[in-house]
Formats: sequence, structure tokens, C-alpha cells
Amino acid sequence: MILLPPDNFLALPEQWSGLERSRVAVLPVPYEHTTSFGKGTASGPGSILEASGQVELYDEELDAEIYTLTGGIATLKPLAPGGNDAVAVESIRKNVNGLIEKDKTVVCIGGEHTISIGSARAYSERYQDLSVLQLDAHSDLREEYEGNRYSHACVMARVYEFNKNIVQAGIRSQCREEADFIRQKQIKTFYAFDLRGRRYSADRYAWHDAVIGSLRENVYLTIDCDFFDPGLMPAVGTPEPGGFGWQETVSFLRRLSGCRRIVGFDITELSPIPGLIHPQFVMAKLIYKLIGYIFSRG
Ligand SMILES: [Mn+2]
Repeated sequence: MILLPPDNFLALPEQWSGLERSRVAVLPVPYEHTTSFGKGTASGPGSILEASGQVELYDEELDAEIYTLTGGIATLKPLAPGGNDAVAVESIRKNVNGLIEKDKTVVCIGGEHTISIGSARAYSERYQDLSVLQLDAHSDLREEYEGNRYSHACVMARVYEFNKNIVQAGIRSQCREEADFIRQKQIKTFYAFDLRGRRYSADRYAWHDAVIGSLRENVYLTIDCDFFDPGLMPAVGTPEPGGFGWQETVSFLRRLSGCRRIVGFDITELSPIPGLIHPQFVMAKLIYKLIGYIFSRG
């Protein structure tokens, strides 16, 4: 049911990684089926878990061993849903829902972005006042892609079917159909060019409040690794220039955690590059930081 050290997230000892006491449950979902360009997201979760063993457990910013703020962090055995995409998404929804029922904050590690449909659905069913915030280079609002409605290029179109409160930030690649959809449905999309433009030029963090102000009280957060700049995060299937850096992102996440309640989140689309270790380490550290922000709230 759960992974033991050294295979679990952070290689935490057993007394800090049991499911009973831990308020955070990490669910690896090495699912890859629809990825269009670069491949390799199926090995994303394993590489992040492996790299997490190198993350420093003390956090200088929060002045805490973050895992002690949460009663520990449990890592579940990887979920490898079989069947077609619809069946897989439903299986992820069910698993995440089971963990929410146990009062866990669930962290899904993909795998491709399709997995977010299942977890965002579980959270949307559980919380009334919930926004889904997507940090991504792509808006993923195509009705279908290459004949598949469950393609990673259609994730947010599927989410929109059960939750209209979607907010996107960092977007810098989309097709006309998606731009039209955003205008018609008045989706709150914050484009990268705009976040970096004159409107938010007061200081480098001025865009944070604009994004946060568009969110409901509860937030489910889905992070596609390609939100980051390819210089920092080259291990993605569809790299886009002009992405975001480490400090501006974690500063945003800290402010977001203080202003809204992040109830669960996922990290998707990491495709490890053989011989390159920093992308998976960055993601492992991002997960740990974010857990720290959520449980210290401020
Ligand atoms: Mn993307």
C-alpha cells in the first residue's frame, strides 16, 4: 500500500511516512498514453521520488523540518491504471477520493497531464467553493487532439466540463480554437506575455495578486512542468521559451498558500533526460516547499 524508505518521498523513516499519521499522501501516477511530442513521462514519478532523497529536510525559509508540520508524508505505491483513458481517469478519481476521505492532502505526481482530470474531479466533487488553478505553458483547452478527448492537450477542456472555475497562468502557446474558447467562456487566462508586460510592471511580483484575486476560497493546483522556463526545466515534451523561474514561482506559491486554501495539487509532464539530474530535483524540492507553505500558511 505505501512505499518504505529509501523508495518513498524524501526517503523519510517509517515513523514519519506511515499513512495513518501523515496528513499528506503522495500518489505517484506514472501514466503515459497520449503524449504527443517528446515521450518519457511514465518515468517522471520514479525519478522525482529518487531525487527527493537528496532534498534537505530543513527549510531555511520556513525555519522548519517541513515533514514535521504535517505529521509526516506518506507515499503510496504507484498507481498504474489500465484500460482506456476514461477508465484510467476514473480510477485516479476514485483513488484520490479515497484519500480525501481519510483527510489527506493529496499530491499526485505524473505522468502526463491527463491524470489531473481524475484528481481535479475528486476535489471538485468534494469542495463547493473550489477553483482549479493551472500553471502551464499551454492552455490545454482543445476539444480533442489527434482524435483523443483525453489527450494532455485537452485536460482543461475536460476539467471545465465539471468545474467552471478554472484559472490559468503562464500560458504562452495555444491554437485559435483555444483562444476563442477562452473569450467565449470568459476563462480567466493569464498569459505569460501579459504577466511580464506593462500592466504588472510595478514590481516583479505584481502579477501574483491578480492571479490570486481571481480564485475562490479553495484551490486545486495543477502544475505542468513546462510552466517553468526550459532553461530550468528542459525535461519536458513540449518546451516553450519565456517560462518562469524558481524564485518568482515559489514566491507566488507562498503568497497563494497564505491567501487561499490549497486543498490538493499535482505535478505533471516531467520526462527525465538521461544524465541530467536537476529537473527531477527541482520538482522534488517544489513539492516539499509547497507542502511547507500549505501547512504553515504564510
Ligand atoms: Mn503544458
